[in-house]
Amino acid sequence: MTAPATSRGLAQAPTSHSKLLAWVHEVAELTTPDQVVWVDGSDEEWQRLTDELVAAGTLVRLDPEHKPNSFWARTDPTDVARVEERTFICSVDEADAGPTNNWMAPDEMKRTMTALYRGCMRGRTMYVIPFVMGPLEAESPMFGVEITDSAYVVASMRIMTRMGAKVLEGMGDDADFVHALHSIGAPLAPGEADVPWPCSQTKYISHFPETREIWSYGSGYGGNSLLGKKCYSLRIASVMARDEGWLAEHMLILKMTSPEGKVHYIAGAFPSACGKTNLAMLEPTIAGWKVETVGDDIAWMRFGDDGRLYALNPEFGLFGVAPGTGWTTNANAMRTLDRGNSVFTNVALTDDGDVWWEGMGEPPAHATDWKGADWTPDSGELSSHGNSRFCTPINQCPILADEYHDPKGVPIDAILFGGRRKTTVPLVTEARDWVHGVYMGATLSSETTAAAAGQVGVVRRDPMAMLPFIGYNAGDYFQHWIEMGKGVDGDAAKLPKIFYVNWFRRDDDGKFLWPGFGENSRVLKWIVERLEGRGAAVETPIGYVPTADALDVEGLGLTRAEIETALKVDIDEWRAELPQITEWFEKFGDKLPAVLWAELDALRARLDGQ
Ligand code: SAT
Ligand code: MN
Repeated sequence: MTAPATSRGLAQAPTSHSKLLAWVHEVAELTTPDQVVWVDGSDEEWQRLTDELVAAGTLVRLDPEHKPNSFWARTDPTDVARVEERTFICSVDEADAGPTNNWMAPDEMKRTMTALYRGCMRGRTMYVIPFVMGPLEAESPMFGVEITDSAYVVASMRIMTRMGAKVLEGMGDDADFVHALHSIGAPLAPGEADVPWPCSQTKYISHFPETREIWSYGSGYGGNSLLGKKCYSLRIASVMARDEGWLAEHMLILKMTSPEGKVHYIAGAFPSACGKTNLAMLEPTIAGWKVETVGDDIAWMRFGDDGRLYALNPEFGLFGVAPGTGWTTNANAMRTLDRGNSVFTNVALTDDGDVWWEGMGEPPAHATDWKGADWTPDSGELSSHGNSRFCTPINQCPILADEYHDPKGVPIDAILFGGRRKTTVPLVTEARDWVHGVYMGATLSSETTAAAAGQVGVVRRDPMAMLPFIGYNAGDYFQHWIEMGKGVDGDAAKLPKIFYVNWFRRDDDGKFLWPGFGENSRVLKWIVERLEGRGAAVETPIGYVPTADALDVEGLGLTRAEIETALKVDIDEWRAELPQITEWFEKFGDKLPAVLWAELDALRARLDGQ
């Protein structure tokens, strides 16, 4: 008789970390996989896993002439995005989850999910993935271990995180780590044939902030299953950050160098599918300016000894929205992808073994769409899902800044908040001070996108672009932001300046007022000028807005009237926001910092004074 799977896995365990061994044992006993595999992150392992995934029909290997070592994946059509309705913050006290999260008591959630996990890996392999968010060389490396029964998740985690044998070694015998348990929830009976994308119609994405645990069930999609990403690096990390005095944010990080060689680092919070990746990889259209990428989705920000706020990108890959990414909108992303080593999910497969999606450029005459059906430009349907994604190593980005590798991070000069708004919000506004900037972030609004299941195009408040990612009470989170504004030594001059941007404003005919993409460098240039005490602005009730002459619009081809419309502060439109903001703030009751009510009152008074 062969040994049971659990003991087989443990006998081969390449670690003597007793807490990890005990947990792996416990999960294997509960989920009863056929075998346990400790992921080492090697090239051989990648080869084996991707071969297996190709054989299972989950992946299709792309033609190496186009995309070496790269794959096309199609999910179950019901498993295409984050499921916010099924995402839970299971704090001990319900008040700690706050009004913006779903809550269930930790005991009850564990009971419910334990029942689901029982036997859920039957017929499958259980993988143990040691990973670290941020460099392994950090002073206190941020370890995690994900247990999953999905080889697609293992392959994706290899791209998105630093993981494998080196990390396990770095954990030694007793390092703390975030316990991240994932199952697709699709056990196989003996002899039962598998499907290319197994998943369950029952889904839970649960977080236990006090014990720093993540339990995910039922989905194989990125944000639900790559637990180092949103679950750890935002929801759990935001709780750690609150406790320890730092910030875990949904932000890109970029380095901008002026023609004179002056460097500024800018972080920007935008909701999912609102252009963070494009901005982080921007090719400036203004002469002499240079942008380099540090991160495109997540920033961990801590105060340095010098009192400045330093941002680190904890990820190792890019998990970008495919549609809209093309040679004219984001050439650096295209160059990154052409180097291969990538997984493309829910895009179209061309007949010559490459990928295609809307916004890439000329469509192929024929392709296989994300649902596996024949597709032509006349199909009348999109070839790719609106939330289809590329998953690619960040070190392939041709403009990756050297500082990306520095565990210390980069000192942030400016923080941008932005959303998708057709009306009201001007192209760029500078906050009056830190607290006003926090108010801007706390009231950030955006039209919903395909990145989450549900209706698209509805305006919702998305504070700091973190609505789906704050791991605790959002009222406490605002207070934490206010506290951070005190800095380490009360020197406000060292804090980043805060700006609110909107690339998505439209005219009365529905046409975008601003061309966006590389042209956003013109806005960044004005921001840099403001940081340096130059750059003309008018003080408006909502903050400082550039004068029409202050923006460098040379060669842009917009009329002065068009620029003025993009920058316009319409008093009536802003008055119309006030009741919505009042209603939003009321949600938080006593938890809303009084200074934010004071900001709203001051805004109302300034608008009334117009
Ligand atoms: O699906 S992810 O959460 O990883 C990406 C996003 O929605 O921002
Ligand atoms: Mn994101």
